[in-house]
Amino acid sequence: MKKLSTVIAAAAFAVAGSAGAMAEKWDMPMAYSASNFHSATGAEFAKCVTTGTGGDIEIVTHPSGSLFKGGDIKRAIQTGQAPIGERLLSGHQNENAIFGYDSIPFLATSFDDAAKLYKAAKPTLEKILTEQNLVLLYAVPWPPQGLYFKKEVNAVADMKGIKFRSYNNATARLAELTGMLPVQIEAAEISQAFATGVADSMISSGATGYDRKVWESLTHFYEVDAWLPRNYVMVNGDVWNGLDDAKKSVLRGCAELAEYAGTWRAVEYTQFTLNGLKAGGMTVGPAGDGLKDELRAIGETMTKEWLDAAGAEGKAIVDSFKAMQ
Ligand code: PCA
Repeated sequence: MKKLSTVIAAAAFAVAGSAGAMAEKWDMPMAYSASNFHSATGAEFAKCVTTGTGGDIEIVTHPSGSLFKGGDIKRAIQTGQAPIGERLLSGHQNENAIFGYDSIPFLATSFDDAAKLYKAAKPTLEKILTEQNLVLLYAVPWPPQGLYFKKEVNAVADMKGIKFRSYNNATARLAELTGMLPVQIEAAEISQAFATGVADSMISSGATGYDRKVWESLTHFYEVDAWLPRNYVMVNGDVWNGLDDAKKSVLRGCAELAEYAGTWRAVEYTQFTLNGLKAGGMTVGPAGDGLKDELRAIGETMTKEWLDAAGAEGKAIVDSFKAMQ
């Protein structure tokens, strides 16, 4: 009896220990608003980890750039100011062209192709992130990118001089090549930017336009299916290395679930949000053939520029993607 009670007491101590002394709170900065499907996926991922580790790691999400602004999230995690966070991958294209692999115009224009392209790029992305003291946990695509305007646009000439909200290098370059004026603005701030005339157009998904109610300022959405960029969740490398195998397994398992669920949401959300833009009063439909041809030509220029910047590693990603077709 005595022996058994000692065992029980020891077990009780271990449980108390894991719920008390070892419990950690992980703040998770995210750039997009709480209503966005990426943020919803992140919130469920956080819950999954908290439950899966029995509360040893409690992840608390901070959407809308409330803890760190979008552009500061990666650095905050690299330097250990936050253990985990989410960011638009192509937002780092100015650091390394490889990060812009998902914003090459007309290379991968469907969810299936975007998944193949990600598969082709993932080992290289992981290598680069590891060198930067970061561990890639999961990545979820945005729906296909189309063009938003405040007027009817049938040709690139109609875009001349328009203020264009950009979110990465590729979008800024697209603005330059179409004669527009790029201004970099986080999605969390675009409603205000459009309302005050800081920008009058952008390229983005129906999801972002719907989430930010852009019909209050803009009138047209042209389906272009230019590319499907990704958000990714990263963990600080030192924090990761300090975890035991059981916790790493929970994080990996929850990440796999989040990637699947988030991608499913993105697919489901595509038509739903285009319908939402229409319901808001916008004209929604495919770009005309003439405009498409002009955009394709610009896309070829941008593809060439990306391949020049991304070198052999970039070419290997594109070749490996093409071999999957
Ligand atoms: N929404 C994000 C990136 C791509 C998208 O569809 C944004 O506009 O910032």
